Amino acid sequence: MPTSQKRITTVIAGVIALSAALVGCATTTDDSAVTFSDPWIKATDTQMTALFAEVSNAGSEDVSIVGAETEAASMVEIHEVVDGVMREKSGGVVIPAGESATLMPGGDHIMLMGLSSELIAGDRLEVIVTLSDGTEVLVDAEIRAFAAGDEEYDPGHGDMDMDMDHSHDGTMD
Ligand SMILES: [Cu+2]
Repeated sequence: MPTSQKRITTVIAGVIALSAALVGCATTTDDSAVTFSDPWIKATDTQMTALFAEVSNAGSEDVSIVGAETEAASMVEIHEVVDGVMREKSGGVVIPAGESATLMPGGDHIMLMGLSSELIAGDRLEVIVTLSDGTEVLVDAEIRAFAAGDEEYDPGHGDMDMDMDHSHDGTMD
Protein backbone atom coordinates (compact mmCIF):
# COMPACT_ATOMS: atom_id res chain seq x y z
CA MET A 1 0.00 0.00 0.00
CA PRO A 2 2.71 2.59 0.74
CA THR A 3 4.16 1.91 -2.69
CA SER A 4 0.95 2.48 -4.68
CA GLN A 5 0.08 5.41 -2.48
CA LYS A 6 3.38 7.00 -3.31
CA ARG A 7 2.93 6.38 -7.00
CA ILE A 8 -0.44 8.13 -7.05
CA THR A 9 0.98 11.05 -5.13
CA THR A 10 3.79 11.31 -7.64
CA VAL A 11 1.36 11.33 -10.56
CA ILE A 12 -0.76 14.04 -8.95
CA ALA A 13 2.32 16.11 -8.24
CA GLY A 14 3.27 15.75 -11.87
CA VAL A 15 -0.13 16.95 -13.06
CA ILE A 16 0.04 19.94 -10.75
CA ALA A 17 3.52 20.79 -11.98
CA LEU A 18 2.36 20.55 -15.60
CA SER A 19 -0.62 22.81 -14.92
CA ALA A 20 1.63 25.35 -13.28
CA ALA A 21 3.97 25.20 -16.25
CA LEU A 22 1.11 25.83 -18.68
CA VAL A 23 -0.09 28.82 -16.69
CA GLY A 24 3.47 30.08 -16.51
CA CYS A 25 3.79 29.91 -20.27
CA ALA A 26 0.79 32.12 -20.92
CA THR A 27 1.99 35.41 -22.33
CA THR A 28 -1.22 37.36 -22.15
CA THR A 29 -3.54 38.51 -19.43
CA ASP A 30 -7.30 38.62 -19.64
CA ASP A 31 -7.82 41.34 -17.11
CA SER A 32 -6.91 44.27 -19.34
CA ALA A 33 -9.52 47.01 -19.69
CA VAL A 34 -8.32 47.57 -23.24
CA THR A 35 -9.96 45.76 -26.14
CA PHE A 36 -9.17 45.72 -29.85
CA SER A 37 -12.15 45.81 -32.21
CA ASP A 38 -11.90 44.79 -35.85
CA PRO A 39 -8.11 44.44 -35.89
CA TRP A 40 -6.56 44.04 -39.32
CA ILE A 41 -3.18 43.99 -40.98
CA LYS A 42 -2.43 45.18 -44.49
CA ALA A 43 -1.54 42.28 -46.80
CA THR A 44 1.95 42.61 -48.23
CA ASP A 45 4.76 40.80 -50.00
CA THR A 46 7.30 43.35 -48.75
CA GLN A 47 9.03 43.18 -45.39
CA MET A 48 6.83 45.68 -43.60
CA THR A 49 3.20 46.37 -42.90
CA ALA A 50 1.01 47.67 -40.10
CA LEU A 51 -1.73 46.63 -37.70
CA PHE A 52 -4.85 48.77 -37.41
CA ALA A 53 -7.84 48.58 -35.06
CA GLU A 54 -10.33 50.46 -32.98
CA VAL A 55 -8.98 50.30 -29.43
CA SER A 56 -11.17 51.05 -26.45
CA ASN A 57 -10.33 51.46 -22.79
CA ALA A 58 -13.10 50.53 -20.34
CA GLY A 59 -10.91 51.32 -17.35
CA SER A 60 -10.71 54.41 -15.20
CA GLU A 61 -7.06 55.14 -16.03
CA ASP A 62 -5.47 56.19 -19.30
CA VAL A 63 -3.47 53.36 -20.85
CA SER A 64 -0.93 53.51 -23.66
CA ILE A 65 0.04 50.97 -26.28
CA VAL A 66 3.79 50.85 -25.75
CA GLY A 67 4.91 47.82 -27.71
CA ALA A 68 3.98 44.65 -29.53
CA GLU A 69 5.42 41.47 -30.88
CA THR A 70 4.52 38.75 -33.34
CA GLU A 71 6.36 35.73 -34.62
CA ALA A 72 5.90 37.03 -38.18
CA ALA A 73 8.00 40.16 -37.69
CA SER A 74 11.48 40.59 -36.30
CA MET A 75 10.76 44.15 -35.18
CA VAL A 76 7.61 45.99 -34.13
CA GLU A 77 7.25 49.69 -33.36
CA ILE A 78 4.42 52.02 -32.41
CA HIS A 79 4.17 54.72 -35.08
CA GLU A 80 2.42 57.98 -35.78
CA VAL A 81 2.20 59.89 -39.06
CA VAL A 82 3.16 63.56 -39.03
CA ASP A 83 2.97 65.60 -42.23
CA GLY A 84 2.66 62.41 -44.22
CA VAL A 85 5.79 60.88 -42.73
CA MET A 86 5.66 58.10 -40.20
CA ARG A 87 7.89 57.92 -37.19
CA GLU A 88 8.05 56.19 -33.86
CA LYS A 89 5.46 57.64 -31.49
CA SER A 90 7.06 58.77 -28.26
CA GLY A 91 5.23 57.34 -25.27
CA GLY A 92 3.06 55.15 -27.47
CA VAL A 93 -0.59 55.54 -28.38
CA VAL A 94 -2.70 56.79 -25.48
CA ILE A 95 -6.14 55.25 -25.00
CA PRO A 96 -7.93 57.67 -22.65
CA ALA A 97 -9.91 56.21 -19.76
CA GLY A 98 -13.43 55.36 -20.89
CA GLU A 99 -12.65 56.29 -24.47
CA SER A 100 -11.21 54.80 -27.61
CA ALA A 101 -8.52 55.53 -30.16
CA THR A 102 -8.24 54.42 -33.75
CA LEU A 103 -5.18 52.87 -35.31
CA MET A 104 -5.60 53.60 -39.00
CA PRO A 105 -3.77 54.09 -42.29
CA GLY A 106 -2.34 57.60 -42.31
CA GLY A 107 -2.54 57.80 -38.53
CA ASP A 108 -1.23 55.93 -35.51
CA HIS A 109 -0.44 52.30 -36.19
CA ILE A 110 1.53 49.32 -34.99
CA MET A 111 4.35 48.81 -37.49
CA LEU A 112 5.49 45.29 -38.27
CA MET A 113 8.96 45.14 -39.82
CA GLY A 114 11.31 42.41 -40.92
CA LEU A 115 8.49 40.14 -41.99
CA SER A 116 9.62 36.57 -42.46
CA SER A 117 7.02 35.73 -45.09
CA GLU A 118 4.31 37.18 -47.28
CA LEU A 119 1.11 38.17 -45.49
CA ILE A 120 -1.81 37.02 -47.61
CA ALA A 121 -5.29 38.54 -47.50
CA GLY A 122 -7.71 36.27 -45.71
CA ASP A 123 -5.10 34.78 -43.38
CA ARG A 124 -4.89 35.78 -39.74
CA LEU A 125 -1.96 36.79 -37.57
CA GLU A 126 -1.70 37.00 -33.80
CA VAL A 127 0.05 40.00 -32.30
CA ILE A 128 0.72 40.43 -28.60
CA VAL A 129 0.32 44.08 -27.65
CA THR A 130 2.00 45.44 -24.52
CA LEU A 131 0.27 48.19 -22.56
CA SER A 132 1.72 50.80 -20.23
CA ASP A 133 0.00 49.20 -17.24
CA GLY A 134 2.04 46.07 -17.81
CA THR A 135 -0.74 43.95 -19.25
CA GLU A 136 -0.54 42.22 -22.61
CA VAL A 137 -3.40 41.75 -25.02
CA LEU A 138 -3.48 39.00 -27.62
CA VAL A 139 -4.84 40.49 -30.83
CA ASP A 140 -6.00 38.11 -33.55
CA ALA A 141 -5.94 40.25 -36.69
CA GLU A 142 -7.30 39.55 -40.14
CA ILE A 143 -4.95 40.21 -43.05
CA ARG A 144 -6.66 42.38 -45.66
CA ALA A 145 -5.77 43.76 -49.07
CA PHE A 146 -5.52 47.54 -48.89
CA ALA A 147 -4.17 49.34 -51.93
CA ALA A 148 -4.23 52.94 -50.73
CA GLY A 149 -1.74 54.03 -48.14
CA ASP A 150 1.38 52.75 -49.81
CA GLU A 151 2.34 56.29 -50.67
CA GLU A 152 2.14 57.35 -47.08
CA TYR A 153 4.04 54.43 -45.73
CA ASP A 154 7.10 53.98 -47.80
CA PRO A 155 8.73 57.41 -47.75
CA GLY A 156 8.91 57.65 -43.99
CA HIS A 157 10.38 54.25 -43.64
CA GLY A 158 12.85 54.92 -46.38
CA ASP A 159 14.33 57.70 -44.29
CA MET A 160 14.08 55.99 -40.98
CA ASP A 161 15.19 52.53 -41.91
CA MET A 162 18.03 53.41 -44.23
CA ASP A 163 20.55 51.74 -41.98
CA MET A 164 18.52 48.59 -41.54
CA ASP A 165 18.60 45.61 -43.80
CA HIS A 166 14.84 45.48 -44.13
CA SER A 167 14.57 48.70 -46.08
CA HIS A 168 13.41 48.40 -49.63
CA ASP A 169 15.61 47.89 -52.65
CA GLY A 170 17.42 51.17 -52.25
CA THR A 171 15.44 53.09 -54.84
CA MET A 172 14.16 55.58 -52.28
CA ASP A 173 16.01 58.86 -51.82
CU1 LIG B 1 4.94 52.86 -39.59
